[in-house]
Amino acid sequence: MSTAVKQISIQHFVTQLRKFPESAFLPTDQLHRFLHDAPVDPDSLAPYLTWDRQHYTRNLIDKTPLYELLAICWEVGQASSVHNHRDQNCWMAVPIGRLLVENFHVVHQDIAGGKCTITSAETVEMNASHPCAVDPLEPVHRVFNPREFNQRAVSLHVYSRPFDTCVVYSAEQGTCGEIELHYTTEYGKPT
Ligand code: CSS
Ligand code: FE2
Repeated sequence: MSTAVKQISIQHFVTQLRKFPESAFLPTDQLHRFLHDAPVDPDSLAPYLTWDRQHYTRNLIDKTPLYELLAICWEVGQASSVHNHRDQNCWMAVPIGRLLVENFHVVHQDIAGGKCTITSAETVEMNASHPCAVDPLEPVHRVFNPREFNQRAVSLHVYSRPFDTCVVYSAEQGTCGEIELHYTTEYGKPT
């Protein structure tokens, strides 16, 4: 069963997103509702979809001082590292396929020293009718497309504000460290 929510093109989604004032990007509820109420038509995403068997791809769609909007393409079995978002808010919608988000609780972290203790918390599914907002109080997570889902997935990420580094964590080794983030394509063109 599905509720009759009308799909909009990614162009229309961007037009709407650009209308939100700065205040809408601080708490997470307003943007979360927007992502729920404005599912994006997968066909309109074609210019932003690129695939790489080695790593998920990061495709920039729109960027302002307030936010960046990416389409991330996940082959079957691909996963992100466990990471944070540099204290920036994040909302994710999944117009194609399904993905899991596994959240982690940070017991202790010493980023400068490269040491951490993190424990796995809840795992939730995201799909076309279930977007999600990263909890600013528990912002460490990973996203993955499990083999058993057996299909490619595409997620839309709104980050506010834009960030180009993040901290990655290893629960097993108790280590953490900063990495740089790069776009695979920008505005539909290879970087
Ligand atoms: N934050 C990761 C994707 S998983 S939420 C990234 O931007 O590459
Ligand atoms: Fe992330």
